[in-house]
Amino acid sequence: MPSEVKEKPIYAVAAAVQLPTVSDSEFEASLAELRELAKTLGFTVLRTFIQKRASFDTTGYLGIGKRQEIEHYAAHEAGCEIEAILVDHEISPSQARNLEKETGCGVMDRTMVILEIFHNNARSRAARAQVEIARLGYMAPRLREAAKLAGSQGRQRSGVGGRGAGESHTELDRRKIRDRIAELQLEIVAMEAERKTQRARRQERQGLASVALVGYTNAGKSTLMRALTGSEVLVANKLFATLDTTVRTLHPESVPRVLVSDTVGFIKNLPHGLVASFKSTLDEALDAALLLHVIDASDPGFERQLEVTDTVLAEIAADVVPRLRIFNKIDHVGDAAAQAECTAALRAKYPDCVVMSARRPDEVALLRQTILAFFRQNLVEAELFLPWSAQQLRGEIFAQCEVLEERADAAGAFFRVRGESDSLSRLREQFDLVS
Ligand SMILES: Nc1nc2c(ncn2[C@@H]2O[C@H](COP(=O)(O)OP(=O)(O)OP(=O)(O)O)[C@@H](O)[C@H]2O)c(=O)[nH]1
Ligand SMILES: [Mg+2]
Repeated sequence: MPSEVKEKPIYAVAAAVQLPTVSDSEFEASLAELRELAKTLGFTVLRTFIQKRASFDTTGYLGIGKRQEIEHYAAHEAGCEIEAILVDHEISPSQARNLEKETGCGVMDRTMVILEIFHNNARSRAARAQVEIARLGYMAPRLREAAKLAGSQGRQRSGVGGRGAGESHTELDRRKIRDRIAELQLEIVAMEAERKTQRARRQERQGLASVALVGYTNAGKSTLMRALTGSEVLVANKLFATLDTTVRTLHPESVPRVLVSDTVGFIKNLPHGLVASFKSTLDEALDAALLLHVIDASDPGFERQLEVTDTVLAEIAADVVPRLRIFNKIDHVGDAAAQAECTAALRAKYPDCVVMSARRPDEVALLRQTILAFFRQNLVEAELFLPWSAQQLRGEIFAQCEVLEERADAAGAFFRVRGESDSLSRLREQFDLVS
């Protein structure tokens, strides 16, 4: 029997302040999500410390009593080393520093946790650059805080490497960060331009229609992508498994041919730096003619997740793109009766939505039909004439149109077809060139 190699657990505690404006269920859902995020990073969360307060404590986020409770727990009760306190909000650098000092544990706020996951999962050059920008943006003010600690020691650097005399470490580091961000931004602009031209060329050449899968992290976008396109994209029961946009064609091939893109998932309080960084990745979504908004119907907090996605889509100005809501994972909602009840309730509340499971091939096939029906609305019927001298283009007609009828005479072949008007004009131009 192969023995399983177990990684040594890394222990953490979670901590959160509940403000009066936040309902119990909202608060609980957010904490549950923080624990999921922690798990994705490899932490075992031993305990959760919560506190109701009118506002965050300016010194240490939690009140002094709660901070001491954590310190006591870590030092005397946990029985193991607590590597980190995971805080369910973005906190200021000084709050983090004080909390750290008083409890003797490292501190990671929600933003840092999400940034770490993005950092671990970024694969492509573009995603890595985007995450690095967001991380540097997060680090810059924290450097200042670290410098304050050392500040009284008056460390100064004298004109090294041509820099001005008397420039402090922090200023130097901050300048380095600024330069690095600028450099990365230039790289991204170049990569983006290249991708745009490639995409435009590809779409123009092939007359493709495109849809983009968008939605909350872990909703099942990549699973649907696989099911719809027969491709092997990464599916994982962890948050932010996908960071890069992948594009595949709908399978089996259809008329018009439809491109499907899988995109990065959203989350509540997505760090602002990341929203900005991932805008370019999400441009793919903006270019799509139809958005498939995937929602995990089996998650009790799905309505909140749905709102978050709607908000982010509005932020990136993608709210004008036609959208189909897909309530996924219906197989995961209790027994058959519960599933039927949930389906009826969803259909009543969200007319025109699709309720399905990405694990049921018949329902995936129905979704494919729905997608095709959307694109077929815009198809027109036309007659094309292809002279015998240009028969090499016959395949193009079949690739880009649905052929309703074909007949021939001495000069060539006539096709009665249904296709997108743009594709039809392009085909006619091609025929004119060769005939
Ligand atoms: N029961 C059930 N599980 C599903 C379904 N669709 C996806 N899953 C599971 O949900 C988890 C997340 O699926 P993914 O497809 O990776 O989710 P995603 O939306 O791409 O997530 P990110 O890339 O993190 O944004 C995986 O464990 C899937 O197997 C479904 O219809 N039913
Ligand atoms: Mg994914």
